[in-house]
Amino acid sequence: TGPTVAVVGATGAVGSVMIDIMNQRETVPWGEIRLIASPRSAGKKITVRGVERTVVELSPEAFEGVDIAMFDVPDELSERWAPVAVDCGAIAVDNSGAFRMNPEVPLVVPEVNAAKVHERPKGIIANPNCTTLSMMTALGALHQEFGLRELVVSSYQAASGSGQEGVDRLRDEISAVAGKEVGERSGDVAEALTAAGVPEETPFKAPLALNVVPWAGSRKEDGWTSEELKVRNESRKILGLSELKVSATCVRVPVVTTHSLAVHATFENEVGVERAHQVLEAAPSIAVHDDPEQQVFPTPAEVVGQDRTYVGRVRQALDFPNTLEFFVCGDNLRKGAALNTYEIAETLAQG
Ligand code: 2RA
Repeated sequence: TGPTVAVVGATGAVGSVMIDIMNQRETVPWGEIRLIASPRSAGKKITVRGVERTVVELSPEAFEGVDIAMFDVPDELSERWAPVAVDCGAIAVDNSGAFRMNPEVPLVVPEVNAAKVHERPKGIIANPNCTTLSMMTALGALHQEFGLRELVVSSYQAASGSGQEGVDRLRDEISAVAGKEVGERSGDVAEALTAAGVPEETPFKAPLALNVVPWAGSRKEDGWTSEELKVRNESRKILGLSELKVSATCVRVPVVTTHSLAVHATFENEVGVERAHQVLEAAPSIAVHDDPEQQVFPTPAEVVGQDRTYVGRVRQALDFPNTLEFFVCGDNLRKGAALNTYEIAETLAQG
């Protein structure tokens, strides 16, 4: 029989998508599938591939006999438990931010750098942040063809990037303003939220309903946010371009799930829209939705729930040589998180 795989954080937002993905796969390479979660969720029954399984409590014993442990838990838990899984003989595939920039931990997007799964001195492989991941398959394919030199991106990030708390908050805010004549000013929206009993504390720093918020992640030096630095550092690491020039502005938008990015990418070589389309179309995990004549382009609402990354609005920049502009949408819970982690595990199972 095949290797034993564990989902750590099986009952969380990303863990649940992971289980959906396993249920939707035509075949899986696993002998046993083990579900691991916090003591609060232990004992819960979840059916995976037709078999009802009991969630076991996160503990060293839970990793006994596990070959590949996929972690979908917060940074602190990964930091503590991924090494425990490795000590028990497993390879840990971690979706948190705990190890991504560790030089001894590969940061993998299988379409771009699958071979890196074999260079893992710590026994840990990291999955990129969902914002980086949402554009990475497209960027990787274009880099291979044209040679990436500079990258300027603006993100349009969905509320579910902030977990279930973010989703609940956006839904509460939307119901608080729906059908009401709320003024356009942020203070008016805040007043409507208070009147509807929505708590003042929010993961988004400002009202997200009827608004966009140019802040995602935590505060870093010189005005940058953690999210913006992740886009820069992770893109460099995945593409193997340690000096790549990157500048990102990350913005939260009132979308439940699926991150979008407007990308301005400058390459070594001459670019063309037609060739870019061919390159992107040749990649199985990318869908090109791009027809300016028919006004065909991707939107997050169309892409949510899909495995593929959607690319559209591909244009040759008018004033910047060798530069493409494009808009990309990727489901931040699927390719942005659970799916990529799962694909790394599948790559490992293939040997
Ligand atoms: C966000 N990328 O969208 C983050 C989640 N990891 O908030």
